Amino acid sequence: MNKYLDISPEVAEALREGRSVVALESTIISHGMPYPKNVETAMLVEKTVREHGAVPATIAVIGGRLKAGLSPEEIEYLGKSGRSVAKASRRDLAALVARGADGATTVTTTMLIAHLAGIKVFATGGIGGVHRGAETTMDISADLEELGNTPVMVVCAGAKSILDLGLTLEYLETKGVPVIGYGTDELPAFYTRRSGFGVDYRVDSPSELAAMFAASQGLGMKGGMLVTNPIPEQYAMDKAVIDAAIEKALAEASEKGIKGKETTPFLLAKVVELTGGDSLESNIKLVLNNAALAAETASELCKL
Ligand code: PSU
Ligand code: MN
Repeated sequence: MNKYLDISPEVAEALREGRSVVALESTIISHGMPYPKNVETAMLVEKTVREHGAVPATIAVIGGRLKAGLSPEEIEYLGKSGRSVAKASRRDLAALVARGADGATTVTTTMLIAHLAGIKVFATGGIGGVHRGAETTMDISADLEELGNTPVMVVCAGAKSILDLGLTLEYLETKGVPVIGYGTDELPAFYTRRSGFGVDYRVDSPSELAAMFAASQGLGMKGGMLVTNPIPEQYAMDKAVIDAAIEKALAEASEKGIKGKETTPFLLAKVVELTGGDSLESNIKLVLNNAALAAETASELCKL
């Protein structure tokens, strides 16, 4: 095992016994949602994973240690710290470890640590991608590189249209990442079920998802797989409402000169503010929906 990694006793036991485990990220807690809803959600996501037959492993960096499996106190700490805790991407890990510092893991670092721990399935809300205007800013999330390099299945609700969804799909194709629609032929756009962009494959059951991932592993593919699971119909937002909020958030980010790692957290917080919390409720529901699918898929994967 990697000398910087701590796997919680419960997660370690499940992995040893070949039982299903689902990785969960922590930037969604610290930077993705406001306190205390973020902590409530993180606990509810863990509960949902358990109810669907798997063991949750929320991932973070605490005191310079890579953690797979957090205590409720550690989750509370990250949630309360919010945006003051470091948002840990791949380039930050060595510095955080060397300095004994804390970091909330993004999709990138959660995949990386999950893989070090031997966890194959990871549930989150939305992934990072190619930002609008990336032709000039070159702002492309490290999440896409990680999907190309690390063999973990990421279950999400698509990506928010704060991103350029078409360019994000192009980038994933270049990196060899299959984009799977769960019960849909269309890429979901996080708050809404449709984006107008097609996915590579439609899959309708957790067992078929598991079979695809097993084939990828059997082929020795080095990259991951992206499962996009549409938000349940009853929690989806009105497209016009969310589009208007996103446009406004993007305009404000550009006015304020927001750049680099601040961009995504700024836009996420602005959208919640502009929609008066409605988007936060949708966000919570879609994460729970993804946690359930990831748990069922991880369980199918254990049978293969
Ligand atoms: N998109 C969301 N919610 C999130 C994130 C993105 O809808 O919480 C977080 C995830 O942790 C993701 C990260 O990995 O932001 C991407 O940040 P960046 O765009 O700076 O790569
Ligand atoms: Mn970026």
